[in-house]
Amino acid sequence: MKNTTEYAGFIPPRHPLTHVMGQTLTEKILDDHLVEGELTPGEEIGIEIDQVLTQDTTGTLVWLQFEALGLEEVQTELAAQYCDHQTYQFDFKNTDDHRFLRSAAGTFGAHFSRPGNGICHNVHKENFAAPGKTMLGSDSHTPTPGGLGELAIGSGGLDVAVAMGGGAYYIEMPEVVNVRLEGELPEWATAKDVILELLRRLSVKGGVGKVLEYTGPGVETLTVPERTTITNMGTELGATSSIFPTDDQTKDYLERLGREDVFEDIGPDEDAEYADEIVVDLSDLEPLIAEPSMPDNVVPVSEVEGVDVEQVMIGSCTNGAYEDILPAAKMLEGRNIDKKTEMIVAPGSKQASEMLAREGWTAEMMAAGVNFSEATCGACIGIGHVPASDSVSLRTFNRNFEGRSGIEDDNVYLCSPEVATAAAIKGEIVDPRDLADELGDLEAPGLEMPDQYIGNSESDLIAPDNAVDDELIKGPNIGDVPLKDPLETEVGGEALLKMEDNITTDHIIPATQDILMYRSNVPKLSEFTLSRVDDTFAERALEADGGVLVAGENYGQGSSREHAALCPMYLGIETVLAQSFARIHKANLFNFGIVPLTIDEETYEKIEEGDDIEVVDDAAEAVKSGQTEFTIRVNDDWEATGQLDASEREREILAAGGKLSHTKQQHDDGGAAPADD
Ligand code: MIC
Ligand code: SF4
Repeated sequence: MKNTTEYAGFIPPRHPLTHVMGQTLTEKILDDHLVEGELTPGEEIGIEIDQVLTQDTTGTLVWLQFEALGLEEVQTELAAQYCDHQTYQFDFKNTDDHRFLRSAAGTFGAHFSRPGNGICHNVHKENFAAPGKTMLGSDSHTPTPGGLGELAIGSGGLDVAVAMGGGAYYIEMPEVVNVRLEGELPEWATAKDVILELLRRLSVKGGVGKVLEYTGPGVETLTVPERTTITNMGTELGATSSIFPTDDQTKDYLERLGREDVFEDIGPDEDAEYADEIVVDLSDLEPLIAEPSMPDNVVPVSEVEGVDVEQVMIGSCTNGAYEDILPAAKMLEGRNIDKKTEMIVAPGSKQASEMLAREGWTAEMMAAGVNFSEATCGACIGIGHVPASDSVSLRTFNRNFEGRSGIEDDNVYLCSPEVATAAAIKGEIVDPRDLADELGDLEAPGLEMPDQYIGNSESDLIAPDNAVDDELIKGPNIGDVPLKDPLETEVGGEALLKMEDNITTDHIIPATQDILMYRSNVPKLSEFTLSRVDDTFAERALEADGGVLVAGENYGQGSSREHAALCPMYLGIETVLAQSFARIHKANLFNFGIVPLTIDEETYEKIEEGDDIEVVDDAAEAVKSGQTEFTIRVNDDWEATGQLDASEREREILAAGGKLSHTKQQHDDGGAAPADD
């Protein structure tokens, strides 16, 4: 037990471990880490976090907030800072961010993974993921190590900063859903098709408020790299996390990594009770593809055969591992890619690059016409390899939100490495089974792991006791994190923007290079707020000195970036009225003092952009007193109800003007410092 203070959510003693019969694996891990609340779905629980992960585009704010909270040393078992999203360093601001992050990792006690060493989820999975642990990460694909039985959750950076300082992480107890796998994948069907099938069935909001727990006889047929493709992309379902039990496959993978000492045999009780069950028969799966521009637009590849393809990309945290690139290399052995199609491989880790190079596969692919990038997120968020106008790009990534590739009206399809490589060979979308029939000598590559993975060099993954710096280095672009005043009594203003369903954080704060370099400079970054929906928005918000945002279902899906709440807050937005909110974004709105009110469809339809919205109740008082229904008066003409679904803790945070102000306030009122043991 690291911390026994009750200050601002910093960890009180854990509940004594009581074994309740019939627990799911998720419940077991949560029970083991529970510091507040009960494991009843919908109730708020506080859990202790063992590991944290942060990356370059969310990490600068994490450490600036860690510093602003007066914290001095990482308190979790492990913290790791990765530099992976913008590793090309087109601008000194990116390089300054990386240097700042190295200095923060050294100063506060985190591992530091250098730019180019790989994507956080890949490097973390290979070096640190451990069964039975909890992890919090300031990236939405943090659940990836669920493939090894770790319960990993994505959140905003401020929650990560607090957890790193020894604070509990608060979350609504999710429902645990049993995804029962049966059968075995046939040739040419892959783990990517398992998760695409779930997206086809459940949609991008089908997993909200849920942990997907994989069980059944199909589990043992999947290797850990296949499992992590599935847990990684559970994020696209909106799920809180996804998890597999551990078994011989887990042990085998950890042995190949030289980390078998962290193995633990964990799984659900035989009589575990689940909120719901979904059965997927792996034997029925076939190659699938998500059409533009939502990951749930899934159809069989055979239905879209013949579409011309100008670009194919293999990479990302979903399918950029050694085990994902090797099948492509095998398919390309002795062949050429089509001459009008470019194929780029962006490995998920430098380790994968190095192994493929040492084994000669890189040369084989290059000879086939493939180009290699450094290990980076890059193109996944429109940094490099932007598709040509009016062209089709097939990617093994996890998101194809409109414009994310760096060009408006893009046509990005998501698929497995096998489907992507088949398209590169043929120059058009083709079911690899049909291509195999056509070519006669193309065999299904299957999945192969190296006997022994090579390790990271000490200078690429720097341990805290080997740190380069012991003080923070801030370049001129690295600013302070703005604080908001406590919630006012009157909340409202002009409805500055009315948006549709499924607005992503890529709409709210795009991640492309021109914008990404301002992630540590909130005033500048705010100028781009919602520019992808309406490029006059930021200016109008500043002129209006605040206002209201209106949206449909699932507002804020996608990334964990807290900038999507922080920038609207900076522009003076006080409330968002939406039909429903994505989990991480809603938590970020609380953290930055913006009131998220849920409205019904009729109210949504009736409100128009430009309407004058007034929350009639004394907002500060109503939020504090636990009021759930708020009266919204529109144009002084008609009234509707907005629902505030918030825990007592979230209400306190809102009233204080956000989590940073709230935590500081608690501190000033005499609470113990979070780092106090
Ligand atoms: C993403 O895939 O959208 C990102 C870029 O990794 C984000 C993090 C960020 O915005 O920096 C995420 O998934 O949380
Ligand atoms: Fe990086 Fe893309 Fe994965 Fe986000 S989804 S962490 S940008 S590779």
